Amino acid sequence: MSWKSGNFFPERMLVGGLLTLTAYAIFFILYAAASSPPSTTLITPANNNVFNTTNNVTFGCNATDDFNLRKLELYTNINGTFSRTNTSCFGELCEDSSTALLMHFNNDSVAGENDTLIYDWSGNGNNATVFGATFNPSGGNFSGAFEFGGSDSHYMKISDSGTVDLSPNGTIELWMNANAIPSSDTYILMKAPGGSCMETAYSLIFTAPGGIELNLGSNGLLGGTYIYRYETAMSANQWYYIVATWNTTEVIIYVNNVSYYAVSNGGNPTPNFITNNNELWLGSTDQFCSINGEFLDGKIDELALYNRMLSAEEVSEHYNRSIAINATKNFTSQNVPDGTYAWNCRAYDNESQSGWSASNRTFYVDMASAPEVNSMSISPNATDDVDPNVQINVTANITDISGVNTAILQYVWPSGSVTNVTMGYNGATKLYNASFTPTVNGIWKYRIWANDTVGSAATRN
Ligand SMILES: [Ca+2]
Ligand SMILES: [Ca+2]
Ligand SMILES: [Ca+2]
Ligand SMILES: [Ca+2]
Repeated sequence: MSWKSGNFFPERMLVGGLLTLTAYAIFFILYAAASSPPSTTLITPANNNVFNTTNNVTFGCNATDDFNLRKLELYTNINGTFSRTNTSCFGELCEDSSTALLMHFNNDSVAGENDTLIYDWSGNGNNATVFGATFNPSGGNFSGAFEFGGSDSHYMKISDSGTVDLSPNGTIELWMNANAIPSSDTYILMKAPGGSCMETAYSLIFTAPGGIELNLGSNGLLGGTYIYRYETAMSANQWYYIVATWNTTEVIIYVNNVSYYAVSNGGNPTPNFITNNNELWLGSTDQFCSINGEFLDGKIDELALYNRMLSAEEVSEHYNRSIAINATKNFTSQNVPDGTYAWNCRAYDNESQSGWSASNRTFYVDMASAPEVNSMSISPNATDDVDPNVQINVTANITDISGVNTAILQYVWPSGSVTNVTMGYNGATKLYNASFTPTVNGIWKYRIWANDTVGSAATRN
């Protein structure tokens, strides 16, 4: 049975009404649920705008999407090639060069996701395999989320890789909503420790009082790790934005954008970071270490790992994000050289579909570019015809990005004094013209002096 047939519906109706109506209804629902690409509108600068009082150019674009905008990109040819000049990422997180892992938990079939596979949007291939955890399409902080049921049959696993090892600088970032405050510590995630249940590369724990604990590396004792605890008062059934970020000299835990400068319980704030070849577990310790009560009971959304610290500004910006279906963003390019340029904006939704504005716009920068006298001619121009009292007509093609303000014919007669004649503009020929009449024999000289509207000038002999 082909879906391509334009008369599929009438044909099937002849065969059997009920079956046909059911098939048609399923087809229609699937079609209606598909997401459309974003559409983009260019706001400012207006097409053909000329910048001549500043060369810092601000571009404004608006994007809309049916479900979930992810980022807006500015394209210009300021650097010579029409290419991406700037990116603004909003709504759900975007990857950058330091992102080790990025999961949106939207069960996005376009990305290949299903009930047992979570796609890693970082580009590093750190996909997760789901065991028992279930997709909640409407229960997330950003579209759907995954539910962990607080038992040893609910978790996810990610294979070891160099990217999820994290470097001595690292960040764990996620949204979490607990179904209950645990009676004993539960694991949000753990880079499994292998032979020792304590000596983890890194792990993030939702603690029994409702706080966050980060474990990092080894403290040099058998099975010992550096422990950083933020004993805040978290509640059940509420979304929390949690960031644990570290480098070789500091460890900071954020809960809902409130920072806690953690120190280890050994009195040493510097983690002794280690890497291993074990799996990364979500919602659980690894099976070797599993004991009752260590399994997360709650939802996780928007998980990201980075190979660097996040700044406080980034944490704040990420915390204040929400799903966007309509966004206006400004991009500023500093010190754009004089010239003629094209620009456009491209928006992406969270299914990697994109949309441009229908046509590029043009803009000009003219801070100091002189007018160009592109051609100049005189008539008559044969020596035999240029005699005293014969009028000489001068025509010129003159252009300027900002516009030509004045074009002046200057001529010098043999005794040496200069005469200026303002040139007229012929809209039909697009040429400037003026004339003069030599009165005596001798060598007469002439040139054109052009001024633009922003104070730049040029002459051509
Ligand atoms: Ca869409
Ligand atoms: Ca989500
Ligand atoms: Ca490894
Ligand atoms: Ca100019």
